[in-house]
Amino acid sequence: MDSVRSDRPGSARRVPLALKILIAGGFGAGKTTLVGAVSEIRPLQTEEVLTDAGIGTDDLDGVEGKTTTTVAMDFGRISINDDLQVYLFGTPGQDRFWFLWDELAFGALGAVVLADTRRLADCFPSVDYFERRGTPFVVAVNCFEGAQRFGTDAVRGALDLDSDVPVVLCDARSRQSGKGVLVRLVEHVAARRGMTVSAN
Ligand SMILES: Nc1nc2c(ncn2[C@@H]2O[C@H](COP(=O)(O)OP(=O)(O)OP(=O)(O)O)[C@@H](O)[C@H]2O)c(=O)[nH]1
Ligand SMILES: [Mg+2]
Repeated sequence: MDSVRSDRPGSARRVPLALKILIAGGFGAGKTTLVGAVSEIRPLQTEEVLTDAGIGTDDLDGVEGKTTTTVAMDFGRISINDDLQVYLFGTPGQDRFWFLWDELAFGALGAVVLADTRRLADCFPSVDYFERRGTPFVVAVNCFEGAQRFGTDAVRGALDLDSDVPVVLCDARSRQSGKGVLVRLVEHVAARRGMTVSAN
C-alpha cells in the first residue's frame, strides 16, 4: 500500500493512496451518522423524510427519534495518515435499495458492517453480501444508550462469523471511535494480504 510520489524534478509532493470503504448495516444502525462523524469534508447525504407511507416497512424500534432515511448513499472522506486517504460510501439501509449495492461496492477495499444489538438480525444481509463477494469486512457494534451491551464474542457467535472477522465496539457519533473502526478494517485487509500498516 505505498503512496505515490510525484516524479517531477524537484517535487517532493506525496500523493496519498486513496481507498474506498463501504459503511453498511441494517436500517437505522448509524451508517449516515458514522460517515458524518468521521468525514473531513461536508458529507454528501441523500436523506429523505420518513413518512406514514413507511409504517409497517420501516422498523423504528429503538430509533424512534429517527426522522429521515438514506435513499441512495452517503459519501465522505478521511485521512488515516499522510499516505492514506479513505473515501467512505454509506449504503442505504432498506431492502428496497438493494439494486444500488453492486454499484456502491464496485472497487471497494473492504466494508464496515454496523450492528445494533437491539436488531442484530438486520445486519445479516450485509454480512451475507460481503461473505458472498469475498469482500473483507469488520463488524462494528454501535453502542446505542439503553441497548443491552453484548461482548464482541457474543456478537460473533450470534452472527456466526468466521474467526478472523474482527468485531469491535464503537460509537457512531464519535470521530475518534469511527476512525478506530476504519483503522481496524484497513489492518484486517492488510493482514489478509500479508502486509502491515501504521495509522501514525
Ligand atoms: N444514541 C445514539 N443514537 C445514535 C447513534 N448512532 C446513530 N444514532 C441515531 O440513530 C438514528 C439512526 O442513525 P442513521 O445514521 O440515520 O442510521 P442509518 O443506518 O444511516 O439509517 P438508514 O440510512 O435509514 O438505514 C439517528 O437518529 C441517529 O442520530 C448512537 O451511537 N447512539
Ligand atoms: Mg443512512
